[in-house]
Amino acid sequence: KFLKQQSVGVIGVPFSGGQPRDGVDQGPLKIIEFGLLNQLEELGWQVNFDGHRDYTTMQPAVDPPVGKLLNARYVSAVTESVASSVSSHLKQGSLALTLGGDHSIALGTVSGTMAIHPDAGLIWVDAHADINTPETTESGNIHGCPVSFLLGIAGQIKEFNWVKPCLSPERLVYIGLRDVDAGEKKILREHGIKAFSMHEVDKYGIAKVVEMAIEHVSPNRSRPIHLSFDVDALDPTVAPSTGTPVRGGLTFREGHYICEAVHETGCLVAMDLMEVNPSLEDDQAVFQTVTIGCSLVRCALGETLL
Ligand code: 6HN
Ligand code: MN
Ligand code: MN
Ligand code: MN
Repeated sequence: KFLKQQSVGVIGVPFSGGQPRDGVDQGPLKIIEFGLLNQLEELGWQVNFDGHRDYTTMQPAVDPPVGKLLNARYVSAVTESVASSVSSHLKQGSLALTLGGDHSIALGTVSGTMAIHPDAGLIWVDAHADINTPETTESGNIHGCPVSFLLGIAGQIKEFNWVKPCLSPERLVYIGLRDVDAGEKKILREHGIKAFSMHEVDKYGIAKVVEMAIEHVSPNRSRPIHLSFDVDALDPTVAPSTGTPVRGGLTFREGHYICEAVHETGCLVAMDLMEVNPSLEDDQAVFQTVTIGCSLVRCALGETLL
């Protein structure tokens, strides 16, 4: 509906500066080594891979904290570049698939989507709300903050002056939340942001939750959809190799169901797969996490069970 052809631009972002744990920058490499690009070709997609870019050259020699924010200049430079990569794929009428890397990258991906599809809705699948402001963040890790920047509630931070408020609160919906900071809960309430926590997943079942979420951001499937999927939304028994695991998450099938249902809308224009960290846990856990990451993407891009 919103794509010109069945082609997908793949952007690997080996970046970990939005949080303190090494290894998440190896996520894109592992996912692609696992064969994701061929798998997408087999589904009938024309795949344009940007190549593994080296963002380390963007790291400033000194990057002292900006208030509480850590690595602000580095995160800003990388995400600005990611935004333009996403935009250029979308401009050509392709879907933009971004592989992370930590979730601060979504500051770039969503900005890139909104530049081309300003009416797009954002479905954020995560254990966390990632909506801390520079004021409310306790950790200073920017992967806990991208949504506040996108909404324009982060205040003026000159290091991020390229970021335009591009997302309105009613075009955002969460699925999978279960570790939301007190300051974030306040923001969600004050802005009336729709959120389906694990409580609602238990209560209504995943099918109903996904239906309501899609209807919220793309009524009658009228708007393009950006799906930002943090693998820590899944239960740690299902996707163990991630930096901030939280018990009580989505099952294997619930995660896939979300992707299948989003595919069925025909509205998907951009997807992020974030926070796969191949240096955490043992080889079996890494294999399991990378495997599920690939299958989530395949489902969102049209793989069906039958
Ligand atoms: N993620 N709310 C915590 C923080 O540091 O602000 C955790 C954020 C996790 C971010 O998983 O993308
Ligand atoms: Mn996240
Ligand atoms: Mn998370
Ligand atoms: Mn917490």
